[in-house]
Amino acid sequence: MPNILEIRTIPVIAPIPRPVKTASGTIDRFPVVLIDVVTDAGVTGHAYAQVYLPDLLRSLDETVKALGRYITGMPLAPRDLHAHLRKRLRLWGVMGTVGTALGGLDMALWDAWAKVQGQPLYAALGAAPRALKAYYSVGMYDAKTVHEVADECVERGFEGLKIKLGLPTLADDIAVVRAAKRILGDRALMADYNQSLTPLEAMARCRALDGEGLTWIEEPVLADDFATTAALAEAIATPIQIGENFHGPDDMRAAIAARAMDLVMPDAQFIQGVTGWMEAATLARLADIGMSSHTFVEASTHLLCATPTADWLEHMDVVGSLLAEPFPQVNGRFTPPDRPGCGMTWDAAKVEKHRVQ
Ligand code: SMN
Ligand code: MG
Repeated sequence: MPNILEIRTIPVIAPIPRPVKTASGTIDRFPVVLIDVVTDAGVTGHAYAQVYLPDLLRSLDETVKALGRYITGMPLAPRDLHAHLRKRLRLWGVMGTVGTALGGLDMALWDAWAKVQGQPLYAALGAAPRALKAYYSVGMYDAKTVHEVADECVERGFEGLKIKLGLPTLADDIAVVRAAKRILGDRALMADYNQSLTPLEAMARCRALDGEGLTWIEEPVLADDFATTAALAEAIATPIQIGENFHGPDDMRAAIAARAMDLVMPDAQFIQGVTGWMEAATLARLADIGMSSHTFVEASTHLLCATPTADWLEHMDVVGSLLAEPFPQVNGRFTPPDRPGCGMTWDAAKVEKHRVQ
């Protein structure tokens, strides 16, 4: 079995096609740490960890490096390394920056592992490639401006659009949903509140939006307020979606026990990488809950192929500006590339241009 020689990182601020305005802050570029797992088998695993706040990029970079030192020299066995790191971190915990670093590092380890087998990640996980239905995920718009993104969604062949809600009034939220629906026709429309409502407001807005044909309503209240999302799921017919803020599969297990949602969408990084995702996929299968992805489109196209209850791929472009080969979309759908690992290679010149010194 190959050994890990070194973990290298590059902090980068990646430009994105459109700013993502949410009810809880706007993201106009993505701070990411590019992670390389260098092995003695001549292959290098690639992945990235992301943080929404540029000021936290340096601490994320340092944390990835620190976790990397815990596994340098060890055999490249991603599951064993994941268990080793979790044990090493037990006293401190795996929330926040540490969990983010763990998730990114785990993805890079699996990328290296699949490359050593000479297989795409989906195949290394025992799955066949699939053309995944994908939705175009954008920020907050109002009834007057939503045509900009709804038209683009249709032109690019996506089967759905997700917009952010939490406009000043309920009437504004309803108006933008109706305006988007008029353009999208039969395509799916999802709505994301990014945890911005109080429980009382959430009950009023979700009840009023029930019947508007939304595919789901996402994170109406604080992500860990399972009691309120469970009450909302009970009260309305539109599915309640949560999961991007599950920090590891244990959070998802607790959410399922609390009947906190109808659908789940873990984030490949926060759920603790490929290892955590596969545990979450098993939990979703056992509870028979549809599982979608959250950002991390490159790794998620592979992971959803290996997810028994796979639902939607979220398409939000985070590192497209740094890739040597794009992830191709065919007739609106995404199929994982038939390249070893996740199939992500960095364009050195583009990385250099956006690197943080
Ligand atoms: C989200 C993702 C990335 C940045 C901001 C918000 C999000 C989503 O909540 O679901 O896409
Ligand atoms: Mg969301």
